[in-house]
Amino acid sequence: MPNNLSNNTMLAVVYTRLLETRHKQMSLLNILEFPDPRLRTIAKPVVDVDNRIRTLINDMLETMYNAPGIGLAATQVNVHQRIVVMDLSEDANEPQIFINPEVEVLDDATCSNQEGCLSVPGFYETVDRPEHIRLKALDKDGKTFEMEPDGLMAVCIQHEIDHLNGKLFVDYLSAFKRERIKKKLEKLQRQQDNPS
Ligand code: QAP
Ligand code: CO
Repeated sequence: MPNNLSNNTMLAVVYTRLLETRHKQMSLLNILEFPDPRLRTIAKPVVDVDNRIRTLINDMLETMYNAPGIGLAATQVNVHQRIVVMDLSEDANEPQIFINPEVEVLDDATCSNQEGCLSVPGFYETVDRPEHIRLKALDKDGKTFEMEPDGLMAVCIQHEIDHLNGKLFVDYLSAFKRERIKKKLEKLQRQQDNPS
């Protein structure tokens, strides 16, 4: 221990750090997996963007980065409020938050993209969606913002808003493909629940 630092000063520093880390503590949330019926819940609009919501957002971001994923809707962590977190950056250092997101389709153009989902782990399928949209949402301070996202961002926000409406990307596939994914995931979930 550096002797120019008195014992009391050191204790003060340690205690301050402890308080800071306690303050910043985040939690990993459990991600629901298809075909869990709770993924079919329709989320309610956030009325007040308060500290409870901001704590939830931090936990959702940590859960998404840990997975790792590029987008996560509150529905997936069994919180049925209209909140989406996303980070499409290379270095996973550009978190984006969308509260009560709403999309308006601007024209008939569609694009097809390979999609995956943290709630459907290990499966990736092509889905067609509107290509040109306008997005309206609240930020983490409850302030309204608008944008016209394109590319991956447009795909991802539509995928996440689907979650808030109880919809999954597998719903766009044939019943045959969806059932096959369901059976395979149920088998994996049984193995995880009953390790032996
Ligand atoms: C939604 O998905 C999305 O299967 C976000 O084993 C994906 O973060 C929107 C993930 C693609 C548009 C295009 C999936 C991680 C992550 C898995 C994700 C997996 C591990 C998915
Ligand atoms: Co998803």
